[in-house]
Amino acid sequence: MARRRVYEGSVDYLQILNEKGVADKKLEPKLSPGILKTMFELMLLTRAYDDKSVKLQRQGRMGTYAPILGQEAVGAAAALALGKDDWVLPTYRETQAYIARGVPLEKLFMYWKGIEEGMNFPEGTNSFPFAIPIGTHLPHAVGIAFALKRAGRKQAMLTFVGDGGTSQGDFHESLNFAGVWQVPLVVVIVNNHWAISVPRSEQSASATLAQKGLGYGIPCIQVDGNDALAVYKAVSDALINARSGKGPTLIEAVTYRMSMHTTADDPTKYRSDKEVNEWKKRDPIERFRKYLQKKKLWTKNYEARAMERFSKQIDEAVAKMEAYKGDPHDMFKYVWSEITDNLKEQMAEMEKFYGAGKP
Ligand SMILES: Cc1ncc(C[n+]2csc(CCOP(=O)(O)OP(=O)(O)O)c2C)c(N)n1
Ligand SMILES: [Mg+2]
Repeated sequence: MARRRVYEGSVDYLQILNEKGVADKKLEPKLSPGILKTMFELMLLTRAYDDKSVKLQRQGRMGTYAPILGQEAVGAAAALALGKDDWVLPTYRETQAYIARGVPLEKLFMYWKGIEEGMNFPEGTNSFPFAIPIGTHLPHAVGIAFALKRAGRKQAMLTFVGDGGTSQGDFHESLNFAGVWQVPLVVVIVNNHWAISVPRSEQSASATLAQKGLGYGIPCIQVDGNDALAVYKAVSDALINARSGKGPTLIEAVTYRMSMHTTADDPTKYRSDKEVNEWKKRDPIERFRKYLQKKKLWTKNYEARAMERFSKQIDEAVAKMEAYKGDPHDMFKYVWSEITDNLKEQMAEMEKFYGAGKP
């Protein structure tokens, strides 16, 4: 008989670009100027789309919206690491991943306006609609990854979950199966420090959220989520492993929700300006801009022209969203493959107010 250590684990932290936009030469991935500019432009477009969305909600032209501000790098860099045939299932706060996959902006505006059609994506974008219930999409993501593996395809599945979402049973059940079945899945925990008004410190007693992978036999890493290069590198490596049969990876991206939880929330009630101001210094876009400038890939004129393009693209998408005549029947039709009796009753009740035809 003896007492011996049967397991020892550790978690690495990866940062490639520091807050001044200086890259660690040993860690810097060899990316083409094209992909670096695409990454920057996607983050810029995300910020502009995000800003427009909050304004539209405030003007009563769109429904409740969950701002991305400050978290642009995570969803953008992770989605750009995907191959054409891979799949993605984001949360409500990584909708920039859809933009990366080629989902038209008007679809996203439509969704946030409450039009079901907004999550009906074009063929080939390989994107699943997100779920509002926290964590319920994770068993789906494992199932999809399992199906890809069973079909013998060399494709991977990428999904995201918030720091709050890691407390849901679905998260643990999903990681458990992902590990046992060795599915081609990459799970990115977007640790933005808050789950509405609940801070990260009250979410879990573990030192990192990444280390939760250790319990399920899944390789894990923590990355600076405001460093697009670190996110891109960690997700790319994990996707390569997933596609080549080496199983799942858990990545914790440490970032910060600079804005409110949703347009229905007031964060000044539960967090300090000091904390928010500290994170302002770590802005993912500013950091990347400095990096590109050092590489002679950025000029004021280049960014101004890109912003002009995005502003036009956004205006056109908003016009399309506003011209779309939604059908309130859709909210009943798309819940199940066949409408259930109770939904039929609710639909009939709705028709009493709006009539049976399209409004
Ligand atoms: C199952 C479930 N419980 C509660 C809610 C209400 N709710 C919406 S968002 C949220 C916080 C989620 O926080 P986190 O996972 O950290 O994601 P974040 O909003 O910070 O991106 C909660 C509790 C919900 N949508 N689903
Ligand atoms: Mg959170």
